[in-house]
Amino acid sequence: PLGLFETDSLISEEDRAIRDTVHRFVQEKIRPGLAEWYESGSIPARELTQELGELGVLGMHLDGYGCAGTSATAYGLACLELEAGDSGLRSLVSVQGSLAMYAIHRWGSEEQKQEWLPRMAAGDAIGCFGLTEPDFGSNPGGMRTRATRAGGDWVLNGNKMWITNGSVADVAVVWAQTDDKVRGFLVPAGTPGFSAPEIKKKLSLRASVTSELVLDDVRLPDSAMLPGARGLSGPLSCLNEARLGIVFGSLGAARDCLETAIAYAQERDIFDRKLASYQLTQAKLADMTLELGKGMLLALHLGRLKDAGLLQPEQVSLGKLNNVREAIAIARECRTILAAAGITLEYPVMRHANNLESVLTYEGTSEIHQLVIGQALTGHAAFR
Ligand code: TGC
Ligand code: FAD
Repeated sequence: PLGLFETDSLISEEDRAIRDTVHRFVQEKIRPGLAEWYESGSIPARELTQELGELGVLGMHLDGYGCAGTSATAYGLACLELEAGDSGLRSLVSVQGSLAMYAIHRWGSEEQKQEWLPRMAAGDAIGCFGLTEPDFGSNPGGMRTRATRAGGDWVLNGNKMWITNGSVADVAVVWAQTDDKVRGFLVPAGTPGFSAPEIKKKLSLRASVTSELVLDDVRLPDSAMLPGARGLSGPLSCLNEARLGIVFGSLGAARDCLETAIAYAQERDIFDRKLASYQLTQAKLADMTLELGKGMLLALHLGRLKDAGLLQPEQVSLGKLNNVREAIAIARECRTILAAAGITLEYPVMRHANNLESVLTYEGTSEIHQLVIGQALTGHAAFR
């Protein structure tokens, strides 16, 4: 459906080549296992991370330390292809590259970068990013997790919730309140007092590990703190990176649904002719294609602004709000075209629709992005 918009003509040859490589990887290596991972609610996270490291997508838009140093647009296009597979796969890559690795790359010491980034880029170490708490999701500034001084060390206490990759991570980037604002800490797995129980019974993002982080008198050396981040702008700067990936990624899920619905409508006989030949079906397909294409033009525009160093957080909010909202609407509309067949894992449509419920919520809910845009328009912060 994106062919109608000729959006490929807006993408450099190099970025297209990266996108096509990721597309092939998803088709050949990922798609065959997806329904099973989703149904069982488990993924081979470590093997998958290693394969993604070999593919070169982990921290791909970062420079040095074994990272590929691609454009932000290429990163977005990779996210689109990964999420055409499953939002859980894109989440794994977002959290590894844009949250955990970016936090270390942007705010870490040289020693921290040397220790973690090359292994994380190669997929030999997994990272997670602990910002959200049970009582503080949209308002991370209220966090209760606290890091206090004990001699030259730090002691961390608190709980993080809904943390992607938590139970499989080798290192957790944990944000905590200190006497000197919010600071970030690198907590290696196995540190006494630290555990990461997995959250089960999810009906969305089932092909992804989601965990609680428990910090019970976790003692860390001073060198575990990210020296560059002081205040909430530290973690929020990482969110800007990951949210851009979602601006693109959500369109991948929508595209996969739309392609599935078009193919299904061409095959399915209704009354005495093909479902695709009915005007009502065509109106749905045309409207969805329009939103997909508009979303793609927006994503490419934001990607280019990012590559030019001009992208503002409120512009990322425009993209995240629009593209996830439209992607979930497309997934649900496609499900109506497949009707009963659409409710099973035989087709990817309801899996994507269910995943997008999480995508609508994480990385800033739609309401939070409306308020960010509202603040940019009016100058009034209406969060509290
Ligand atoms: P506020 O007082 O406005 O700002 C505090 C400080 O932060 C700065 N700031 C930003 N810096 C960088 N990027 C941004 N987007 C920023 N937004 C604000 C601001 O300038 C200020 O700096 P300073 O130096 O003056 O201290 O903060 P607030 O408490 O009023 O909150 C603003 C709000 C609501 C927009 C923010 O808290 C927010 O974005 N909430 C949503 C939380 C969220 O998105 N959490 C996501 C957790 S990670 C996740 O979901 C991963 S999902 C898995 C996956 O990605 O696949
Ligand atoms: P709440 O903040 O309790 O919001 C409840 C409702 O209130 C929402 O509709 C919200 O939009 C609305 N609301 C909030 N504030 C306002 C306001 N000022 N005005 C009007 N309405 C408002 N977090 C991490 O730190 N790391 C991760 O890796 C991570 N992975 C995740 C993976 C999954 C699958 C999911 C579902 C979540 C993940 N999260 C992660 C957490 C995610 O970022 C939070 O769920 C999200 O920020 C929203 O927080 P909450 O769920 O506590 O909702």
